[in-house]
Formats: sequence, structure tokens, C-alpha cells
Amino acid sequence: MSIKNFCFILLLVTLQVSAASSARQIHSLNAGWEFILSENNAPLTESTLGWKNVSVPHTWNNADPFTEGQDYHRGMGWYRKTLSFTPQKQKRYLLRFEGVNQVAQVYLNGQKLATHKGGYTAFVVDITPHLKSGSDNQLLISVDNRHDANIPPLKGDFNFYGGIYRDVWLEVLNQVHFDGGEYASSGVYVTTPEVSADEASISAQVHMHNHGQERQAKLVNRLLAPDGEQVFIHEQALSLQAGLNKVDLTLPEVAKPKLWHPDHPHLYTLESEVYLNDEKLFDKLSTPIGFRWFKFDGKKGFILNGEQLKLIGVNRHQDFAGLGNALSNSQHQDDIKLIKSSGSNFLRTAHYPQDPALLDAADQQGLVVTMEIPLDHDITDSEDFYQNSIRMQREMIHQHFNRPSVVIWAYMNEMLLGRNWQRDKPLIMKITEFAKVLEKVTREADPSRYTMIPNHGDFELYKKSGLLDIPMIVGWNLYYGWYEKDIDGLGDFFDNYHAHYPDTPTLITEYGAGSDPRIRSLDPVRFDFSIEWQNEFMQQNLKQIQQRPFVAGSAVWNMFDFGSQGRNDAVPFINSKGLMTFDRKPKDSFYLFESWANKETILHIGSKNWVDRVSQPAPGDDDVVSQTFPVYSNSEKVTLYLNGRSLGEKRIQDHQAIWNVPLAEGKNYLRAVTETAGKKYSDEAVINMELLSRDDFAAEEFEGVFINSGSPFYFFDENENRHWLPDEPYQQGRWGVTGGEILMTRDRGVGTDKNILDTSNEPVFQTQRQGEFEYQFDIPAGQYTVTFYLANLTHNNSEEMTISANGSVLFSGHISEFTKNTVAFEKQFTVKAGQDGLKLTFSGDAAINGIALNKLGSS
Ligand code: GCB
Repeated sequence: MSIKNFCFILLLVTLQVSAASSARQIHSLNAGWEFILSENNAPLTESTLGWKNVSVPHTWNNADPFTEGQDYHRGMGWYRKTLSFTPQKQKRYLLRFEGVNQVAQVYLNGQKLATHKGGYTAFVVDITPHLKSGSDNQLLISVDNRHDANIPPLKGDFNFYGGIYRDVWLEVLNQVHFDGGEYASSGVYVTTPEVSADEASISAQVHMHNHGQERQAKLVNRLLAPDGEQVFIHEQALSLQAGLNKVDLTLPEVAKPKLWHPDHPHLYTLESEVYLNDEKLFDKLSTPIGFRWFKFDGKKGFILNGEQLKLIGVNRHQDFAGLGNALSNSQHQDDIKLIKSSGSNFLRTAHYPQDPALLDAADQQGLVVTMEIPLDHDITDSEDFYQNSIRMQREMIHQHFNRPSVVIWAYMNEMLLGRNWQRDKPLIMKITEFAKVLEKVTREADPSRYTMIPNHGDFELYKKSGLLDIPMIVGWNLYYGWYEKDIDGLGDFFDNYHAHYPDTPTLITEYGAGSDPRIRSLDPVRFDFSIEWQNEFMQQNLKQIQQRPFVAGSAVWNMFDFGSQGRNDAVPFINSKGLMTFDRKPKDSFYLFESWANKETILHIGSKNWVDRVSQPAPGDDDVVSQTFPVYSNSEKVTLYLNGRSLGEKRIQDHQAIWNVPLAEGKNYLRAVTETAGKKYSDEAVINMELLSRDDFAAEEFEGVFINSGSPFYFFDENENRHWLPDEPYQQGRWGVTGGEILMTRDRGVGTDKNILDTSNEPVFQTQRQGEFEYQFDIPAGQYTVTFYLANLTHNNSEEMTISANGSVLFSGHISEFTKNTVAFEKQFTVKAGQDGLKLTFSGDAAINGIALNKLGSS
């Protein structure tokens, strides 16, 4: 028997068993789908060729957004599955799709039953009236992720992966059941209007569908404490009308509730049951309840259960290396574990509602959450667009209504980015008007939470637009030290905001800097994508945020690197501002952040993942080179040891202390030690240092030196196992460069953000030395090969350069003879070093991205 048939029979058996039991039955429909990409608009029932077996979560874009030279496929995909069960007369059969990006059309036996627009919220389709009894039913779903001017998001710095990328469920219900209605909620809405440490009140609105005639029923609500003990049972007799019934309940008060808080996320459970004729259970649902009360205050920030709590946390996108957005529930849960392990108490699910499994984990593990719809950067001024956005906002609120973790409903991200008051006033006014509509919709749908709009850092424009006067909280995405030059600018920005809006609560919804673990620096600068600049950025920004009590909280952009096809950074197609990589490996900034966020004792030697280092020795000393090491900690004092010898004790300031460590050739053992509350903590690092001496160049086994021209940073090429060294000024007895300039583009800083083709070593080719300059190598006489690495980043065809070695011309001509556009190119020459070593001279309008020097005959 094929696995597929086995699955169908299993489903059949389970459905028959479930028909015999009384309450609802939920079955996963994740397995056993067939999938095909096809732009065909008609239902693809007949076609048999080309379908492949898949299971959901599934996306067709897990790889193509990361492939050079092509756009990722935004089109239509079709999914089909046979439903092999015999429908029971007295049952209702509902399909629940947790997320399909972005337009889904659902067909059963060739007939279209539903269309859902929007990729980040769930929808439910009642297939009962359309099920054939006595034969299989063919389920067919078309999914379309093409750009649609009427469906948000219109734009965004992330990928819009297409597919049925979240779970699909079959809900088998009785003739009377809880009903989530058009917004696909559970049907039970719980609020806790009054909560204190002494007492908590609970109200519930319960929606039930009665598919039969008017009948008598009983609604039972039982509250279970976090330990499972029953707190109360509440019963109410009802007369259910045919169709939809809504019942408002005031449930018994709870004395001395165990409060929900990120440090102790106590969850109660409300079990709701509906019985007919007093004894027959028709439906049953469990709703988690967290008792907490909270407030955002313009001056004091966030107050939870009566105490000020500075929110410190992260944003999270929902994709993962190799998987696109099709993650399993346990992968979502693992992400929450990682976020919690950093010490975060706050999560922004930017830029859209995320998987229920993720939010369940946030409820259970304790994170304060702000959630938003994907209204990013732009609107379309059409009724369709407005209605789709409003529906998304309502779906989000209804579906996540009961979550204790959620305290804010947001909408609209950076709507005025790139806009200008004079030029764009009419559109800006439309955005403001629409914000008022969404604000009203949100407050009506849920008066118990706060609203927020996250903006980019143009304070004056937002003020003028009126957008700051609409939401209850103003969020700011600020990149001081990244897109903005001034790394100390965040504090001034907030002080200015606070002076104008002292009573409107505010928080920082984004701040972050990109980094690539292959790039390391002893002299980090903005936009170099080094791990060390990200650390510097985080350090300075966290300091300014934590110094201001009126800033309710902060969310790093981003917890994880994520896919964004439009990006041409050091790692193309990736937004690398994560504290962790796309496959969830911690960067240094994760530990730095931990030292600010975590209440446990943190002690971490910074830059210790930069294990294998290559350097010229310090001038005048062939045996050693000094490099700085920060230690991140939340303790008071730390001592650092090198090879067992103390380098001194330092007081931790702003969660770090910095040492200058003299590293010698070979292994260097570092050990940081601290003591808090009588307990000792230590962290260790081993650094392998290779000091390049003049003799190395002469040695047979020497593998050469690789210079990343125009770059202030070290770059490690993992594929070739090569250490590319930054440019250094020439000093006698060493090698180095004199003259020329580092390429700076726009005001971003070092290098370019152009994508370089035919290489994965972007950081070599994105930086460049330009002008007239020379590289001098004080190396033993002999024969060498020199390889030039070049991509044409800024030159046009009229520019010429000459490269010579010890006076003999190696190349003279148009730069375009060397390389076309931004294609990575290399060219090798044999050269001779004399008694004075080797001098490579670049004249004319020269440019070079990298130079490798090898002894002739070595690899
Ligand atoms: C932002 C956006 C976010 C981007 C981020 C960045 O302000 O809200 O979607 O990914 O900046 O990295 O540029």
C-alpha cells in the first residue's frame, strides 16, 4: 500500500471514530498534497502531468529569492488533495487554513467555494453542503502571490513567499458549535475587565451556530488554574435560535489570581462547553487566559501589573534559511525559545500577524507582543485596498483576541518614507485619513488594548501629517549609526519627540545594523557589515534607550537575518541585521544584547568567534600584535586572563569592559572571570593567531597573502579558506599601501551596495581602492604570482589605468578590458621581486578590489 493510500485510510478511520464521539474533532490536513506551478486560471482538475507530492507548510519560493540573476516566482500555484471520508449527516465539515500567501481560491469537486485575500491571517471554509457522500471529494486550491495593488503589502524589505505555508485543518463539528464567523476566530472572546493582585473579573462573549431549529442548550464554562485545578464552573441555560447566537457572560471573579508576566507567564484555561438537552456535549473549546493589567504612559513607559517594566526585545520575520516561510510549528516555537533565552521580554511580529504556534509560545513562555497588519510603506487609494486592509485588521484582532501576550495592535509601517510634504501632500493626507479609519476599527474591535503606528525617523513630516495624533502609542524605527550617520542621534531624537508629545507613549519599534560573520574589524565603521560595528551600534543605541524611562521599550531589527531579494549587502538577498544568522546561529551582538536584557548573569568574551586570525606583527616587534577584546557582562567587575596571566580587573560600564590583548603566534587562551552573589562565572576563548613575517613569504609552504583593497575590514572566504586582510599603510619591513582612496558610495560609508555577479565573495568586490596608489611588499627576492581582483563599480569606459610591477607594465588600458560592470573578475601575472621587494604601482584612473600575492609554485 502506498503511503498516500495509507494516510487516506487512516483519515477515514479517524473520522469515523470521531463521528462516534461527541465534541469537535480536529484533523491535520498537512500531509498528502500534490502541487504544480501553473498560471492557468481555471480549476486544474483534469491535468495529471507535472504534479509533485508535497506536504504543507509549503512554499514554492524557498530557494529562488536567493538565486543570482533571477526574480523569484510570483505567480500561481495549485494544490490538490483527495478527501477520502464518508460525511456524516449530522456533522459540519470546516477547513481551516492558517495562512496562504496571498490569494487563495478554494474549490471542492470543481466548484469554487471561497476566495481569501491576504497572506498572514487564517480563514475558514465550510464545505459541508458541497461534500459528496459515497465517493472521494477533490479539494483544489489555487494560490497566487503576484503583486496586487489592492492587497497589502504593496512593498516591503522582505520576501512574499507564495504557497500554503501554514497548517491546514479539518474541523468536524456538530450541528451546534462555537463559531468564529467571518474573521475565523475561535468564537469565544474573553476579556478580563478588572484585574488586581486580589481579584480578577472575566467576561466572555460566546458565538455559537445552531444549524437546526430553535433548541434548549446549556453553556458550561470551567476555569482551570495553571496547575489544572478547577477554579470555578459556571453554567447557563440558553435557548438557541436557528443560526448564529451571541451570548454575553459575566463569569465568577477569581480571588488572588496568579498574574501573567514575562517572568512568570501563568496561564489559566477556560474550558467552554455547549450541551444539548442537558447532557449531550456538542462542542468544547479551550481558551488560555492570562490575568494582567497594563498601561502605557507618556512619562513612565510601560506598566505591567502596577510596576514599570522596560520592554526590551526584538522583531521577528517568519522565514528560515532553506525553508522560506514554510516553517513547522516546532520551528516557530524554537524561535520563541531563542528569543526568551536572550532575556527579551518583548516581541514585535513585524510586519504581519504570525503563526498561531508562535503566538501560543509567546503566551506560554512570556513575551509582551505587538502585532500589526502588513500595511508597509504604501497604500493604494482604492476602496478595495481600504476594505482589504480593514478586513485584515479585524481578522488579526479576532483571531488573536484572547492572547495575554498581545498588548498592542498596530498598523501602517513607515508610511511617509521617501515622501515630501510639498510634493506628496494629497497622498499624505489620504494616508492620515485612512489611519483614522483603521484606528477606529481597531478601537471598536478591541477597546482593551493599545494602538500604534511605527514611523521612520522624519519627526517633522509625521508631525505635520497628523499621523502622530492618531494612535495611542507612537513607534519609531530609528537607524542612528546605520542609515543615519550619527550613532548618538537616537537620544536627541527621542528627547525632541518627548518635548513635543510628552503625553503620548512611545517606543522604538526598530533599530539595527547589518553584519556578516565573515567580516571582522579592529576598526569598525558604519556600513562595513562587520560583526564589530553591529556591536558598537547595539551598544550605543541600547545605552541611549535604557537611559530614557519615557521610552517604553525597544525592539531590535531583527532577531534573525531574513530573506529580502532586493538587498545587495555583503550577503546578497539577505537583510543581515539579525542578532542571529538566517539559520539561527548567534552573532556576537546576541551576547551583547543578552548582557543588557538578561537577568541571569551573563559573561561573554566578545569577538571570540573570530578564532582564526591573520595579521602583520606590530611594527618593531615580530612576535606579537595587540588587538582589543570586549567582555559583555551584567556583573560589576571582570578579570581577563591571557594564557593564565591576569590582564587586570576592570569595572563593567554599560555592560562591557574592553582589554587590549597582546596576541602571539599560535594559540592564545583567554579566560574572563567574574563573581556575583558569591557565585563564580567564567568564559573562555581560544584565538589562533598567524603572524605574517618576511620569512613567511620565502617559505615553500606559504600560501600567499590576500589583500582586500579599499577595505578596512578582515574577510574570511569559507569556501577557499582564505583570510582577506584589510589595507594597511606601508611600514618598512612589512607590506602596505600608499596613496589612493577608499571607495565611498552615497552617504552609506565604505564600499558599494551593488550586487556582484559570479562570486560569493561580495565583500572583496564591493570595496575598492581608487586613484593613484602603490602597494609595497618587503619580501625576499624571487618569483611570485600576483592576482588582481576587480569589479567595475563606478568607472565608465573612458577611464584608463596602468598597473606595473617594479616598473614593468602588467596592464594598461580601459578598465572595461579588465572587467565589465559588476561582474567579479580576476587576472594573474608572474612578477619578480628584487632586493627591495615588490612594488605594484597603480596609475591613471585606477581601481582595484583585491590583490593576492603568492610565491610562484605555491597554491
Ligand atoms: C525599516 C523597515 C524594515 C526594514 C528595515 C531595514 O525601517 O521597517 O522593513 O527591513 O528598515 O533593515 O532597512
